[in-house]
This record gives sequence, structure tokens and C-alpha cells, in this order.
Amino acid sequence: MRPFSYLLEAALETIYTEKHKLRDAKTELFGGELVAPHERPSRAEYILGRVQSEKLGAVSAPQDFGFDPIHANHNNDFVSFLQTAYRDWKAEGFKGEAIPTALPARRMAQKCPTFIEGKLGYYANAIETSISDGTWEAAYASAQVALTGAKRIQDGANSVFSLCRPPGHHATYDMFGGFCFLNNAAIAAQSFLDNGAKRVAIVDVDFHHGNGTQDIFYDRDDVLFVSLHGDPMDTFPYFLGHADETGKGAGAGLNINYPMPPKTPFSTWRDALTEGLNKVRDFKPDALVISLGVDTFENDPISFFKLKSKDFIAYGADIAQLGLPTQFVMEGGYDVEEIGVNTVNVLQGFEGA
Ligand code: SP5
Ligand code: ZN
Repeated sequence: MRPFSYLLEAALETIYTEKHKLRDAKTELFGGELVAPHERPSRAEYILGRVQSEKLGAVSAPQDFGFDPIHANHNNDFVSFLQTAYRDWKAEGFKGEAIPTALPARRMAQKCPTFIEGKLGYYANAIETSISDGTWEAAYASAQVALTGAKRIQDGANSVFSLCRPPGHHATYDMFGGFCFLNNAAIAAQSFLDNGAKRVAIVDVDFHHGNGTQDIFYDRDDVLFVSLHGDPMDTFPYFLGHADETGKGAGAGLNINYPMPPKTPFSTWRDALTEGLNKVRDFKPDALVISLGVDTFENDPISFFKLKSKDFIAYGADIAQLGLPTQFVMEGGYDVEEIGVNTVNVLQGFEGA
């Protein structure tokens, strides 16, 4: 009889911690109103529920790798700011959650102010994202979920799912925004490089352009970044993600963007993925990180692509064709009832291929 442990080993492990619940902001600036955030704790619970009901594999708690791998990709002062921002804001007597009002825009000085409201603007690339009590603790834990997944692959696993929350791909070297604080996928990719990998590819399938990840690796020749997303002329993050952003210096040619218009159907999206995966194959990476956002779903409340639930299975299988050690890192996806199904569909499509 085949031993049960064989099945366990063959399955796809999920890294998860309840600490994500500490990120539970009350406000998101949306359509001129402060609304309940789209990026909310129930998202991770729907995904975890589906992982468990489908018996995808073991669910494990993260290890703690400390601050060094976070500082490898993020400015020290920015990381310190995140840790005390909410406290500093409250110490000024402000009633609500911490939201910047002014950002350094065109022809303005790029000095970090001392007053917390100014600091918030200096370290923000978008202002829909409030900093709330517990945000730092959850963001730190999310980065550890990413690092633990990377370690599994480094220890020989073929695939792993880091159920990160809050997400990360909009966080740059020194800016938060877009519901993101620390760039989990970038932190994972850097961890591969710092532990012996020569090259890593990141494929970002979230509906939104991974502006933070692009920013972090733009001039690097050891990371290929491929992103499929809504055209920034039409959607967030608006100011990065065009097709002519192809990398610079040593990284020239190693940043590949596929912006696509409203109502893009799966067939068009999949053609772009096929082309992007071919670029990954040519790059010959030692590991692949997938920034897995499922806000490409047809019913997503803030997005405009037209993927159906079954399409997520199909593209999971496409990714598996590369035959690379693959870490899935959770990013966005806001149709909360369906994100569990769509996320696990990608993972099952990958496993079944
Ligand atoms: C990780 C991630 O998916 N972050 C997304 C952040 C998006 N924030 C800005 C949303 C602006 C929404 N405008 C919606 C128009 C809907 N018709
Ligand atoms: Zn997104």
C-alpha cells in the first residue's frame, strides 16, 4: 500500500498565520468616501477555507527570519516609519486612521518632513491605504510567510503557497500604498538570491501592475520581472506599468509589462502569459515567484478583466509547464466569496499539470 506520507509530500504546502488579522483597517479612501477596505481579513479566511476543504496540502506557520531580509529590499528609515506611524499619528491627537494629505509631486522638494502627517506623504505612493493599529505587525508577519515559503523551495520543495496578507507588490523600496506595506514577493526573490540562486523570475498575474516590484528590480540583471495588468492609462497604479518600461542599466530588457484594456477576455490574457512565460524560460532562472492576485476575475469589484473561475485552473497548468521550483505569493483579489475558489484553482491547475 502506498504510504500516506507520500501523498502529503506530493501535495502543495500552504504557509499561513492568523497574524494577518491584525491588519483590520476601518477605512479606505474610495470614490471620495471612506469605506470599509476591500483588502480585509475575510479574504485570507476564504482562501484558507478553500485550501482546507480541497485538501490541497499541509498548512504551516511561518518561521521568523527577522529584519535582515526585509532591510535587503527596503530602506531602513521607511521600515522604522512603518513600525511607529500609527502611534505617532495618534500621539498628535488625530481621531481617524493615519492617511497622508500631501505627497511630494512634480517640482517639490524630496526631503522627509519631521511631522507625522508629512512623513506619511513622503513614504506613500497612494493614499487609499490607511495605516491602522496592528498594520505593522501584520505586514511583518506577511513578509515572514513569504520568507518561509522561499525557504521551503530552497530546502528542495517543488512548489509552495505563501498565503500572504497584507499583499506586497505595490510597496517599493521606500513607499507603501495600494494596500501594501512590505513587498513580500520581492523579499522572497531576494532571499533566493542571497541563498545561492543566480537568477530569479517574478511573474505578476495580479490585475494591477506590480509597480513596487518593478521599482525594486528595475536596474538588476539577476531578476526578471514580468507583469500582466490593466493598462495604467485606465487603472491603478496609473503612473507605472507601460509597455515601454523595459529595465535600465544591467536590467535593460529584464522588465516586461503587458498592459491590457478594459474587458480583456482570458484568451487575450493567456496569450500574454504564454509570451511572458517564454521570456522566463529563456532567462533560465533557478526559481520562479508568482505574484498571485486573483482580481483578474470577471466579478472583481475594483478591476476590469473577464477571467472566469475555470480559467484560473488553465493558467495554473500553463505555469507548471515551465518545470521550475515555484513559489506562489498571495497578492490581491476582492470578490471575497470567490477568491478562495479562484486562488486554489490556480494551485490545483499547477499541481494537476
Ligand atoms: C494588491 C492590490 O490589488 N492592490 C490594489 C490597490 C488598488 N487601490 C486603488 C483602487 C481604486 C479603485 N478604483 C475603482 C474604480 C472601480 N470602478
Ligand atoms: Zn491587484
